[in-house]
Amino acid sequence: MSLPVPFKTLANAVRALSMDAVQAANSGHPGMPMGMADAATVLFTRHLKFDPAAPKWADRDRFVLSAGHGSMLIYALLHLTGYARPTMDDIRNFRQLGSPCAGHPENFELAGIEATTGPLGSGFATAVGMAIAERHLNAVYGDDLVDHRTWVIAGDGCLMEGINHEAVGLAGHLRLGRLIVLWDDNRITIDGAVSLSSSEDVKARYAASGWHVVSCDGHDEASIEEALASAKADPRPSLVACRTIIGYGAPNKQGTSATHGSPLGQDEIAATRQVLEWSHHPFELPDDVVAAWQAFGARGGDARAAWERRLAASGAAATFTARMAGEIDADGWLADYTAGLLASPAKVATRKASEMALEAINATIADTVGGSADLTGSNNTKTKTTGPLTADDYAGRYVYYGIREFGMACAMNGMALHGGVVPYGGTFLVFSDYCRAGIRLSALQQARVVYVMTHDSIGLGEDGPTHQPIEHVMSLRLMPNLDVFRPADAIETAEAWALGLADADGPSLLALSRQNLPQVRTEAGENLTARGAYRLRAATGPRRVILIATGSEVHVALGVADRLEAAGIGADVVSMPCWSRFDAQPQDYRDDVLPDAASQEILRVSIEAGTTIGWERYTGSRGLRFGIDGFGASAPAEALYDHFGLTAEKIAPKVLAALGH
Ligand SMILES: Cc1ncc(C[n+]2csc(CCOP(=O)(O)OP(=O)(O)O)c2C)c(N)n1
Ligand SMILES: [Mg+2]
Repeated sequence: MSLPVPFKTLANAVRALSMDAVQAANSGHPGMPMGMADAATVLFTRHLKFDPAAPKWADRDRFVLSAGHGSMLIYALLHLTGYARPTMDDIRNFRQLGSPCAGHPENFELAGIEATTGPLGSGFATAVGMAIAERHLNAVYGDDLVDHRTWVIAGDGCLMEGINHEAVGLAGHLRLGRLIVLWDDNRITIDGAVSLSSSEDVKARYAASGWHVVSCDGHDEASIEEALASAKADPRPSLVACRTIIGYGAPNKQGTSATHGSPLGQDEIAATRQVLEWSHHPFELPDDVVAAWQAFGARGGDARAAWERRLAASGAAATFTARMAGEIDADGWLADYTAGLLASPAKVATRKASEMALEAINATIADTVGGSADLTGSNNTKTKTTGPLTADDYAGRYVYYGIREFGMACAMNGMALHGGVVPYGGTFLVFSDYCRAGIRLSALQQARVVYVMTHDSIGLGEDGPTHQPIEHVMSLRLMPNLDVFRPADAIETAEAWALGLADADGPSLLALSRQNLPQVRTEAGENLTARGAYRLRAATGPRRVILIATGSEVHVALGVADRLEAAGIGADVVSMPCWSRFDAQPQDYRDDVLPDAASQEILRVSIEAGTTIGWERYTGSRGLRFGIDGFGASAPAEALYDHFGLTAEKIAPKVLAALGH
């Protein structure tokens, strides 16, 4: 395509908007967008398949700005190519309250932003998940409906983070040839030269991981074009090393970390305008530049229309559209499944109960793609209907993530954000720490991901304190928009699964036991886990105590209640599988389950094999809290429960003593 305005002028529009917006906000990162403006211009004008008039078109290419600090790059590109937002006013208000041009790109703010980025390395790893979802759906629906690429712009920081090793290893192994990463190889980070902290041969590392590696002069249009063309042609995932100058165009500051994260300043901006021959006022674009960029933005309209015709002609149109919209029958399987458990109760570990539920789920919901970080047999995440998803068979529905917890979490985010896939993945709960930043991004990005976290307490036994989560359940409860479930038995586990699948706007985490647990639910009825907490057994004598327990301690609470009742003390047992759901119940429901918050008539007692910090929320400061406030120990599970005093025999006397008995 011949350019109506010079290539450099198109790129300079990106540079000018970036430096002016950062200056106006007096905050932000001009260096990266100015350095990558040329490469991004080649990508957006010639390669990226997108249509600003239909930004959610299912077969669009996905673009992830992994170097999220350079957010002005994507805001400028979306504006220039003709997306409805951001408007120029939005850009003027970069980083101000109410502007969708937030400090870092946020997927829920603007169409065209596919992932929330900023924590370095995570965007790249998320893109790996998008590329997996693309290949999977391609295998299911064919080239006519699914045939797109995933593009990433990543910086030195994204490549230096440990998560990059996981993401690169996984992408190389799965031969995700439609994943192309443009590396902003500017040899600068915040502290100065990359050489201050790194001597790594990045390209050799990628090559060794099964990637295609190509280099270009990131300021030379033809060189960039040649590199991108070779990346597209290669069947392996590609790293395009774009040698660039950070802050390109700023005569006194370019090439230095001074341009990384501070406004250039009025004098340097004026000098940059001279160098770039950009005489326009801040936030003003000449008509020919606007027209040229918009013409490039309109370039994808024909491809989108052709795709829509193919979709309409396809027999799969209805299912594909519903699938991409995330419509699933989250609990169609539940009633029959729980009826079976009520007819013949199961004493199983909740990890096993999760597998049993998953057998029913995966047989009826085609959208799920499971996996585990090398703990398949322990997490019980693989089912009969889900064969491996491999480089030779992307139609499989089970990913062997390897020992890559953070990579798994980010990949699952990418699958969920891509759409058409509902991912779940397992590891030990204690290693939620290894992927915590990924879980946080699931929550922030409103991604439907189900975390299957087994071996959820000292109940895992002999592996000892390194493997025994103590603070994890409680700390995960702190995370906004994450439902943490700790189910007590097979029925609560199934109910939690149904809820996690139904929550299209956020992640869920199931904390599951290694050890067998008796089935405490014996009556049919509503999904009680949906309430977050409910009265499992009511006091028979005059109620003096409410025992509140979760997961593997619910049956312990029932044993405590037996002893209290035998002593003439009425005790309710409340099962509380999910705090956040309980807190969202109407006041009258909460008052019914946990009455008289301030009353000293009723003693409230929490029992959970984890930190007691936080349980004051429901016990009040005068209540009793049974848990573990140090690390665990290495021994068989039963010995540990006794050692830490979490048995009915040990708890009941303490409750009686507190009541003056
Ligand atoms: C996980 C994480 N750690 C630290 C930061 C803070 N941070 C933002 S940008 C940056 C330096 C990144 O260097 P590079 O990717 O080379 O970006 P450039 O300076 O070239 O724009 C750092 C440390 C972050 N955003 N995320
Ligand atoms: Mg850099």
